[in-house]
Amino acid sequence: MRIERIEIRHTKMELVSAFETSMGVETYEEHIIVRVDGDGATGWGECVVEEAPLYSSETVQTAWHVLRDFLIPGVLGRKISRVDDAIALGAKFRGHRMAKAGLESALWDALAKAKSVSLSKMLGGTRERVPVGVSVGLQATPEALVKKVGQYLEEGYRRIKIKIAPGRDIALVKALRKEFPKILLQVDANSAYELSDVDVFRAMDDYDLLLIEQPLSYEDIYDHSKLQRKLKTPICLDESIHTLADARAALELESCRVINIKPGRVGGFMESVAIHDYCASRNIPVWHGGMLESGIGRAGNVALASLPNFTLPGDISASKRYYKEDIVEPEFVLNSDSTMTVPTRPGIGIEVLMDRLERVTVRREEFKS
Ligand code: OSB
Ligand code: MG
Repeated sequence: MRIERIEIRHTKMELVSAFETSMGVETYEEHIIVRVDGDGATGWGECVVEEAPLYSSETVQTAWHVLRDFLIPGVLGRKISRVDDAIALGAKFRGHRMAKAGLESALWDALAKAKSVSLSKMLGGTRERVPVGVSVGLQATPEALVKKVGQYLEEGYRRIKIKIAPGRDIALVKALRKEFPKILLQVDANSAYELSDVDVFRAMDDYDLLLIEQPLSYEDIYDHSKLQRKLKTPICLDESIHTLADARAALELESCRVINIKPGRVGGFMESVAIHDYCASRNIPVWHGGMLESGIGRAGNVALASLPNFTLPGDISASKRYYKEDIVEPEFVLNSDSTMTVPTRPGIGIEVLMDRLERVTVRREEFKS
């Protein structure tokens, strides 16, 4: 496929409710939507950078710069027949994995559509439905959290993840376990603690949690190995895993027993599949994380999560958990068995609603060969 045209859009979408984590409060989500056109096919991708460098060091502005000045000029006008070709063209540029993943995902969609296969098939997916849960932000009080979780359980989510932060941790877990003794429950600290906080996590060992996500620093692997040795509950790394090499280091050092995979964080679907396969070979389960994507990114996430070693429920919730109206059709809905259906149509398998995309676009730039 000859890449004839690429368009990037900075989008801003209002969340249905504020999302608070140890990193701060978000009331809307800013991302970059990438569109690639070539040989009559159109591919869409979502670059999951945020406004501020809180979760990742990348931002909307850094990704815009790297896409516009380095990654897009590398592929524009070229003939790309496999995603590997595009990855090779960008490989000399270091870091900026979310920017790379945004472009890579649009190319995957375009190439899969050109071949008339679903992205799930193209990535090696084996399942028609994937198990999902919901990620619940910090609430004002433990009572408010219990109420919010109750609502999500009512909607059919069978796995709950809650955000924790220093001083807002064990009391939340206690309150939830009292009300819901049997639910699948896990916590995410987003790097808010230090090794000296070991007692907080030791206390969590009594509450039958599925896992503790990213308790320590966002690039650390070594201290997590020291913490994991002192806990019964599995540690799951999110922020610390940027590459297959990081995953290898983390498993060799026994820093975690589970890995969260987000294509944006690791530079795309190709690296995600490599991490998935490596973890499978070591009997380490993986699950699909989320970055509050619109339906464009979500469609790709569901396709990736259809690979066989994504055995734990993902942070892939229904469109309406995030946005009043999604920018795709059909929007993503939760099945009654707490799963999401994997699209089977070519590529990411959804239609982008151009009028809605237009309404959430705050800046747009077009590149032609
Ligand atoms: O740490 O998993 C995280 C959202 C933004 C940045 C980081 C994280 C999250 C979530 C939300 O937990 C997951 C979702 O998209 O539902
Ligand atoms: Mg996380």
